[in-house]
Amino acid sequence: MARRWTNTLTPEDVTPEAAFWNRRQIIAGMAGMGLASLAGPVRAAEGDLEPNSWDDVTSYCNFYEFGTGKSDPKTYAGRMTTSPWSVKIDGLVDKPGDYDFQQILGEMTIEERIYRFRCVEAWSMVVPWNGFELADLLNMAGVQEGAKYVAFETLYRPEEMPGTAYRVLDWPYREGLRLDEAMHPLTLMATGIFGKPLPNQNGAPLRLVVPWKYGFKSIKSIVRITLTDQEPPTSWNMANAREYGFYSNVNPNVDHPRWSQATERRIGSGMFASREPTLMFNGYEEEVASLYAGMDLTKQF
Ligand SMILES: Nc1nc2c(c(=O)[nH]1)N[C@H]1C(S)=C(S)[C@@H](COP(=O)(O)O)O[C@H]1N2
Ligand SMILES: [Mo]
Repeated sequence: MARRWTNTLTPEDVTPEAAFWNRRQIIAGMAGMGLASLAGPVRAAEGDLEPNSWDDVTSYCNFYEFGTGKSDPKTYAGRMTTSPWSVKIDGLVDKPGDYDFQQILGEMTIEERIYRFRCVEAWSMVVPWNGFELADLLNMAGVQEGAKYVAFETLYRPEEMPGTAYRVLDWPYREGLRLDEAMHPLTLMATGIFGKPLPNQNGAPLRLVVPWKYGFKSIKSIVRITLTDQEPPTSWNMANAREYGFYSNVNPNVDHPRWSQATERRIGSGMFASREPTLMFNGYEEEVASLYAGMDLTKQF
């Protein structure tokens, strides 16, 4: 049995929004009284994993199939039909086939995980995801010897996806992981946020979440998962290989050509919207650094 990563955070750790803002005001008040030094440690120790609000997470989205603006997904993704939904699992697996989403749900253990989410444009959020480990799904399908990578594809349905009329990306949206990354217990197939089913704009009914990689690796509304022995092509890499590599690990020391990756701006952090230092592997260094031992991450970015 592989070691299972256990999450020590529970739903009780999700700060209720009111209490969250209240505490921010208290901290702000202390700062105003010349007690700014007290605010520092609170922010460093706990501020990190305070979830963003439902509105932040569902209003500020990227889903180019519905347009390239941050609010387009919220405006247009309601057009996408998500039921029935099936996921084709094929390639190097023992049990290839079309799996009904409800059937998958019935066989998986849904849990909550609060992860930092870091986008390549240097903004970040903290999101309470609900979902199951991708490893459980892959084990259900039976990964065959020789499989080295996992390829993912998003639904491509032009009549429901106005953004696909523009060739900003080569549709369908495609992503990929190395098999060991895919099997890592931090890698989640999300089916919900804040204990509710995923809103369409966040990738209903099933999306990937890889917390140590930039947000664009988290492919939404997945309809196909293929086990392969070749590194799969990915949409952003095909669009601009100089800017987007296959690995796309969060790394403050490797800048994107157009954005420094040394710091990030927490979405919705209001008066605290100062930039914060970005952590190696988005703060999951202890869990995942060993996957990249011996690799030159400035070349394999
Ligand atoms: N199919 C698909 N998946 C996608 C995208 C997309 O345009 N299409 N955008 C990616 C990018 S760039 C980011 S930052 C995240 C955003 O996820 P969120 O909208 O849930 O915050 O989704 C990723 N997954
Ligand atoms: Mo992104």
